[in-house]
Amino acid sequence: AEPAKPSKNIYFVLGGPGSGKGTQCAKLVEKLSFDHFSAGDLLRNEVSSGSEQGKMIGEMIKEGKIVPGHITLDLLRNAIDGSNAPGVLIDGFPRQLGQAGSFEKEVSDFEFVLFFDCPEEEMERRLLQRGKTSGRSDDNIDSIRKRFNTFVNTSMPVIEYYEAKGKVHKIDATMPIDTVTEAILKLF
Ligand code: UP5
Ligand code: MG
Repeated sequence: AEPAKPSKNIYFVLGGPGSGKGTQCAKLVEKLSFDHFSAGDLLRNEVSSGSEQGKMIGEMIKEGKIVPGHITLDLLRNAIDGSNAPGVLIDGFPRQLGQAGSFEKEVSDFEFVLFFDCPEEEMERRLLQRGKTSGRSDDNIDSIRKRFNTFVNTSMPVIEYYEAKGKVHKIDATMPIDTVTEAILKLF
């Protein structure tokens, strides 16, 4: 018999700021009864707690910097441990190569990466629009530019690393929301 699978059918959902990760994960939760854990949302919860660590995280988010991986990894591990869903979507993590290695070593194997491919002009347009009402401290043009830089320099290498291992499904994230969802559902 096959040994028990260590993975809980974990999927990484990656892509630039504003590429639609959160939007599509919400759709997949509806259609597939998966759990969705957004690393950014978990970190923003920490900021809301008002702790010293929360303050530090808040400053890093505004600067588009990547929070030390052990913090995010602990938050995600707790969330995943509490999940009984048939699949788990990890949105916006890992954001740098070291985090990818730590997750695979310390938390779990994963099935594949969904990569939302979207040009910066479109992502910028979406984020500036959302910034009118989101209340997010990083939805302003200064923070958005910093987030783009971090994505290109530090997070894209994670996607390239998994691409080279044949573990990435690239999605055209410029299409209308429901078209993107349909394209993703074909993969499950
Ligand atoms: N929209 C979505 N899809 C659309 C479509 N197909 N057509 C037209 N419009 C579409 O979407 C963004 C906006 O676009 C929305 O208004 C939506 O309606 C519209 P959303 O689904 O929110 O996109 P998403 O990719 O989730 O964008 P988000 O801003 O959340 O991405 P980020 O990766 O920037 O944010 P995240 O929350 O993951 O991280 C924030 C910060 O936290 C990071 O910059 C970093 O400082 C920190 N962080 C870490 O340090 N470590 C981590 O592991 C994670 C985060
Ligand atoms: Mg998001």
